[in-house]
Amino acid sequence: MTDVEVPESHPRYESLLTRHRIEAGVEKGITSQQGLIAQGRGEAFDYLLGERTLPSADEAERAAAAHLLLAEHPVLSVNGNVAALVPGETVDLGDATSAEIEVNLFNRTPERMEAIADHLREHGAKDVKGLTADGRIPGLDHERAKVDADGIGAADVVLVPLEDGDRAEALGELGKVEIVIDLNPLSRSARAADVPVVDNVIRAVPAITEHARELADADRETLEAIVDEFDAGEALAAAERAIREGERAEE
Ligand code: PTJ
Repeated sequence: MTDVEVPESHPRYESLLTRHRIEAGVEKGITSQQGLIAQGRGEAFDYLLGERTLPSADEAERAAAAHLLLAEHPVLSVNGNVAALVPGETVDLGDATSAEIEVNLFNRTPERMEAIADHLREHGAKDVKGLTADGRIPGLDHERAKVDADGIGAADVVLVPLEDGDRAEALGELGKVEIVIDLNPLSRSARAADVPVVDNVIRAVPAITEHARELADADRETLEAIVDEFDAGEALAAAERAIREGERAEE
């Protein structure tokens, strides 16, 4: 996948690069056409957030890292947008937290499942789950419910970036700790999460990896304290304030 040339001096450089990645993802059969619409919605929120990681999002990223490090069986769920935007970064996060990677799609087709798994392998993933699909998330219609029994099915902590609300709620009801990355602090997914990370997946995934690397030698008590101190409601409220009241509202 090549990045179309965008001059780095362009004021919307990152946003344009992101668009090209999503476009290339669609061309490669990785990203769904609905993924383009989802990206547009995300961009609007990112613009209102000042296209930066809020201090409250950084705290959420640290709490997400602590949860992943404490987990017995952490899994990173990957959809078509995540595969197009942060394939290598997702593999890095898996390495830093010993988490498995599982493809789990809203618009599931065998072709897209294979294309995404291949793409992740091209970016260094050794084992990609999701293709066996011998487990089910109760309370969801057929395609979206499919998971690997020994992947998301057995996970105690799941990272679900850019999730749709129904599946986020259903995963939460299974008692799994759910970390959601979503630029919309009002979305049902963000509200269903134990740790809502209101940040662009492009910034959030490397930031969680960085925190995980910093915390690699921390003891359980330290990690548990980070998890306990994190307040999901406050993080959502801070993001909403930043959007409603303008760029410096949170600082
Ligand atoms: O690949 P599939 O088939 O699993 O489909 C994936 C999409 C994303 C198309 C599907 O899950 C979907 O339709 O999602 P929604 O309901 O449009 O929700 C996407 C959410 O992600 C919205 O709240 C967006 O604001 C948010 N979002 C979009 N782009 C980003 C984002 N959040 C973080 N980073 C982004 N780059």
